[in-house]
Amino acid sequence: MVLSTLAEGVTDALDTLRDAGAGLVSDRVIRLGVTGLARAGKTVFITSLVANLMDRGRMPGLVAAQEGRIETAFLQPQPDDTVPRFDYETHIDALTGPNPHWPDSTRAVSELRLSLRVRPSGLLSGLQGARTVHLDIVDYPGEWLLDLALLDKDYDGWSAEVLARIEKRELAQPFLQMARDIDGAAVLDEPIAKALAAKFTEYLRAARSAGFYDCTPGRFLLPGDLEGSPVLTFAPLPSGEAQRRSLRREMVRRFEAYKAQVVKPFFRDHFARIDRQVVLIDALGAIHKGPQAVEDMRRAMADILSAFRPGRNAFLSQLLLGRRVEKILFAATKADHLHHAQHPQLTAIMEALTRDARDRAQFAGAETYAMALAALRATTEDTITHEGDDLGVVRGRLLDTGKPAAFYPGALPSDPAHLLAPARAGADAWLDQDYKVMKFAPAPLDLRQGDGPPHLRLDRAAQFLLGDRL
Ligand SMILES: Nc1nc2c(ncn2[C@@H]2O[C@H](COP(=O)(O)OP(=O)(O)O)[C@@H](O)[C@H]2O)c(=O)[nH]1
Ligand SMILES: [Mg+2]
Repeated sequence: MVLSTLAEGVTDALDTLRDAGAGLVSDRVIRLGVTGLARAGKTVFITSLVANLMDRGRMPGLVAAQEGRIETAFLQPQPDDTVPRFDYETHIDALTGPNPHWPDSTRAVSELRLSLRVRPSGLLSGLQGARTVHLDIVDYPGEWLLDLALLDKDYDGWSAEVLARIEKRELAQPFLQMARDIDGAAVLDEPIAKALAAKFTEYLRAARSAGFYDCTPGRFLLPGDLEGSPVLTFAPLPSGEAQRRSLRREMVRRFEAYKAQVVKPFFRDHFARIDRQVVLIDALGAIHKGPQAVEDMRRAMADILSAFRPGRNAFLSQLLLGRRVEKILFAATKADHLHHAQHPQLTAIMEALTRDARDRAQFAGAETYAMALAALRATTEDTITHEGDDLGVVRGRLLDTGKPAAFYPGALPSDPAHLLAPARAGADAWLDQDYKVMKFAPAPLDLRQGDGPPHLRLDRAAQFLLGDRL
């Protein structure tokens, strides 16, 4: 009696010791960056990923979940006190509540910590107890990432490049007209600087809604609390003299201030600490908008990849000191707009774009992977007969009217080159096909105990991003 109590006491003490040891040695942190342009699907992705990591019934593709090694997953206070918390509770209520709707759009950095208790696999499984892995998810606008390229440029170089790139764009004409008419050598007149910056911002907004990605400086579109401040009150001008007190001289100064006070702090405080990255892309949306939007998406992917290339930029190399992002996932979102028969085509397009971006960015670094997914599946599949052919369609409730509808976006080519080649050649429209989009509302859910919200391949995305660390 006495002996067995003593033995129990010893075992308890050993357990406590082992737990403490595990806590010290193997508590691990994965910092997952989630980015993409506005409306790419970041908020929905993070919300559904977290929900599906807490209730893992729909995550068979995540090996640790499939093997039953994830004991629990729970939200914890995040480590960074000055970064807004990702508002998971509000977003999950929006998506899965009785009257489901898409979450409101967010416009800045936010962060969330999900902690997982995971039992080790293989040989170690019998020897070690469960350990804790902290997943710190950082949501940040892709627009800010593209700003990295500005660090390598001075005002004149940047101006020349932007003006040349947008010269032929219809949308840019009002701004270009103004930039040509303004005398940059004249003494700075703040209302003129403001009007010029406002026209440029107007152009950037229009360009972004037309599907262009090259909409930097990124903070012009998502200014947050910098709205109206001098760091956001500049624009590119044709080259010329920059005398003291001239408009152009002040533009040079503000461009440099933007780099030092807006771009660098973002890279230092957020970007430099990321281990794994997912880049979300509304590829179907770009295809619908046409060849120019697709071409632009291709370039943007290369620009994004080059931000992750070690040694690419002196400032970054110094920040990172040899640390680097280990894995980058390019994911086409909203794949639930497409019958699964067409998913291989969408995946092939993403793979071709990713391969191309790697070549363009001369990228040798992290492991990259491309896929198509839906973080929250809002449709079901059906087959209808159209002019004698079977057509794979998706069905859902329309966002604006709430009415049920069947949707077929158009046939994606099985060879991605059929889309990417005309895009690269500068075509204005697709030759023989129109691609449509439709917006669906999230479907009302009746979740079984243990199941997260329905998705497509979110489990595989999670396996690529985190699987090796669980
Ligand atoms: N059908 C469908 N629509 C989605 C999905 N993810 C995002 N969306 C749509 O895209 C919009 C923007 O998503 P959001 O996550 O707010 O984008 P963010 O601006 O990148 O955070 C949403 O309001 C939805 O209309 C998805 O998995 N399926
Ligand atoms: Mg968002």
